[in-house]
Amino acid sequence: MADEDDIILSELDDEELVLQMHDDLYDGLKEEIEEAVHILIDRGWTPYDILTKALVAGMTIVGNDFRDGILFVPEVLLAANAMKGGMAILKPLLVETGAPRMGKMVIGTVKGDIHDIGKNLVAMMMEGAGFEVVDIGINNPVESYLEALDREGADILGMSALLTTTMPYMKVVIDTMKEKGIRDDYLVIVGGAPLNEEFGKAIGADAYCRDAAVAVETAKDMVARKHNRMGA
Ligand code: B12
Repeated sequence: MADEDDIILSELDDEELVLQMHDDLYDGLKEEIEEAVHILIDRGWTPYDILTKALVAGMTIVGNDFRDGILFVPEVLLAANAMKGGMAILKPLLVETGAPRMGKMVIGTVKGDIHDIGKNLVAMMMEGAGFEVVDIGINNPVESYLEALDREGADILGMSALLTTTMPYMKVVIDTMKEKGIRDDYLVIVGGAPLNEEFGKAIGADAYCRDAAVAVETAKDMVARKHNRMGA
């Protein structure tokens, strides 16, 4: 049997290569992921397809096995690191659309939560769609969000949470904005695997977005509606 070292990625056809990428992501092989991303770019794949079909699909498998206790934190960290290697290559390609500036978004993961892959993806896709994005990272208390919104003169606040224990913190941020009388100055969008539409409504967000593509569409839509309202 051929072992891993014998596989020459560039000799695989597209379908085999994508499956191999799922395996390599699972095994946390960053260099192999980076090489494969380059190969797919050279073969004319769009950055978005590489992101969704190879990287995000691979990470879903990792997620399922983490949930089922087959993989543990160290392995998942390696997979996340490999995923980030691939994303770093795609980022400039997703961003270089030259789209007109749509507005400015501050995005960050909430306090107590260090998951950042989904947030980073949303940030990249939003930049690609013409939004200016200020990423304030992970583990953000309410003060960091408010300070960044004010400092940056942002239009949109994006919050990410991947844990059922940290998602309620989004409400703390929105409630604080209400108390300070600034809630309606911003569009607030929220996301992360454990959230849903109902939760978004319940905490008073303007929208819950299932994934990065929906985030882009929703933000575009909301900004256009806001401009129309202001123009009327
Ligand atoms: C990778 C990962 C980790 C990595 C994180 C590395 C990193 N740099 O991000 C590490 C190993 C560090 C980790 C740690 C932990 N994790 Co974890 N982790 C995951 C895993 C496998 C994948 C998450 C991911 O990156 N997905 C890929 C991205 C692309 O998807 P996504 O994040 O959902 O983002 C998309 C959408 O949700 C949306 N979105 C996301 N954010 C935003 C924001 C906005 C504004 C919008 C509009 C949209 C949006 O768009 C994104 C792109 O399409 C998930 C499993 C899962 N199914 O989600 C568990 C998971 C989230 N983790 C879990 C747990 C329990 C933990 C730990 C507590 C484990 C432990 N015992 O220590 C710690 C917590 C650490 C902490 N305090 O945050 C649980 C949560 C369970 C729960 N119900 O709360 C999950 C669900 C696994 C499981 N089933 O048990 N984890």
